[in-house]
Amino acid sequence: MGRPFIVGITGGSASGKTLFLERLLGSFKPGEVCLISQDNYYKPRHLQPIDAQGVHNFDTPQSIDFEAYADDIRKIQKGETVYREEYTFNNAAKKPKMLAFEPAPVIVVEGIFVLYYPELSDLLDLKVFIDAKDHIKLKRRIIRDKVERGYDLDDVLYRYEMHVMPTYEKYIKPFKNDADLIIPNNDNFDMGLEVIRTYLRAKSFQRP
Ligand code: UZR
Ligand code: MG
Repeated sequence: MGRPFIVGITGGSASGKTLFLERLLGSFKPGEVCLISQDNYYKPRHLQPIDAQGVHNFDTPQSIDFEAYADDIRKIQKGETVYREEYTFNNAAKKPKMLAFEPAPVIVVEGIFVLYYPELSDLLDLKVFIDAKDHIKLKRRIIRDKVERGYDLDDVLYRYEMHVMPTYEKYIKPFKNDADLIIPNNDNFDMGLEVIRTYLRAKSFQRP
């Protein structure tokens, strides 16, 4: 197999990255595209920084083991399968699965800090930024954190104001300038998705 094409997808929390990728990957066969998400590289809770109120802050770039993430991306790029335990967002009720990331002609790297770290950003052939207004991201985040991650409202609002927004302003938004494509997702991302899908489809054919 030739060298895979590596796409990075970033954007603020709840901008729609994960949904965008579910839709995108849904139109490829297994083996055509491999998704390796930053979520699986959160450091364990006891290594997360604690703020002045004693609350864990998962929104600093230090919360990610970016070296392990970059190493794994390089391994897949070289044709190796990578194994990594799923991150369950501290949901004790959920038993983590062992994930296998298989080499593929197209590799997708997704997360809030993939453009922030040069070690990750330098690996990317195409950089995509999913963009949404702040109040829309907050609305999605409230719903998502309750339904999928089991956090209560006070917790979600505190983290959004104290961690998520400051991080967005400091470590995510400035890197919008480095993106090749910005896809607005206040309402839907359908046209952006179609463009990326067509382009990646061509890339997956080019590399048998
Ligand atoms: P996306 N995050 C959690 O909620 N719990 C964790 O254990 C680890 C991370 C959140 C993190 C960040 N912040 O905003 C978000 N907090 O996951 C990034 N609080 O994921 O890009 O899918 O929103
Ligand atoms: Mg996500």
